[in-house]
Amino acid sequence: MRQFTSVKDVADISALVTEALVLKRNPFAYKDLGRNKTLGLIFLNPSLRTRLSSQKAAANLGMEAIVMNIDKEGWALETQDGVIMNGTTVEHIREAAGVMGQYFDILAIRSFPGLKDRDEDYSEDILNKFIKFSGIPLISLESGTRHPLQSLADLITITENKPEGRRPKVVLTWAPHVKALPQAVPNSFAEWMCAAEVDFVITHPEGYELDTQFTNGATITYNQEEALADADFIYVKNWSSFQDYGKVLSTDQSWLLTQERLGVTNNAKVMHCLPVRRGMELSHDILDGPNSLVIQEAGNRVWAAQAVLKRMLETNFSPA
Ligand code: SN0
Repeated sequence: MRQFTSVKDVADISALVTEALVLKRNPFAYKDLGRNKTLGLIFLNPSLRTRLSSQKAAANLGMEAIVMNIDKEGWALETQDGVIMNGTTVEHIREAAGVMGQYFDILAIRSFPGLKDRDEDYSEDILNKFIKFSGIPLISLESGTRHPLQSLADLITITENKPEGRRPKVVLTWAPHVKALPQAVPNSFAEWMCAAEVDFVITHPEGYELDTQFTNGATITYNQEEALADADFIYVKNWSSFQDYGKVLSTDQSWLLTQERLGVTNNAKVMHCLPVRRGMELSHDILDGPNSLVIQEAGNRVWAAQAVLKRMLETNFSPA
């Protein structure tokens, strides 16, 4: 594995989930695999789980992690080619990424979409430039269109909690929010669920259709109650419009998932990638009740990151 930026980088997702669950039971079995190897964790946006779980995963593999919040601590980055840099940007991504390639063995990068120019965000220009100019293996920590480590942790969590002997029904539901948020988490969740052994339904208000490249194979409905019927897992997430790009078209609180609404489900487990706006995006009663998986799900971020780092160390570097 040279890159981990989407589900397409993984030949067998259930094998990767199995590997993560083996690591969860025995975190230090490969404690020498990453000896003398350095992971660069570069953030252009805030992070709690992604940063901490990646650092812990690297430590479990004996790897050193160096974190840089480049948006706050670095030089203002220029990403466009051919511009005369006589304005506010100080350093070009060509040099910044090239230098990181000298310091690190694996580069991991978070770069949220700007939510203004759809073509620019969906071209994954920044992620692709870090891949190209660093010249080293790269892991996405959430990019313009995807958050694959989150989706892997989500699939691990579903695997741990699924009913015996049948395919679980998994529902992705849109939820209201005060801000315009990326489509990266729902895009990524959808493409992983479409590739997994689950029955997958997406529900959202009109105008919130995701890019079909991520949702091919899913059942899509505007009727949340119909979607929730007999659900085993409900994945709650807000996103801004893809069609009317980056816009908040609705803050309709009737989409807020509450404990009462779980009545039509198969006592569904509720998931969210966090951070969550309590009372706005997901009810207090669900978050504080027995159906919530959000803390376990966040815990599984470690094993997702560790499984991916292990694969990358094994395939890109000969044993120390
Ligand atoms: C990000 C998102 O993509 O939705 C990161 C999720 C892992 N979430 C936010 O930016 C939340 C911001 C807010 O104000 O609630």
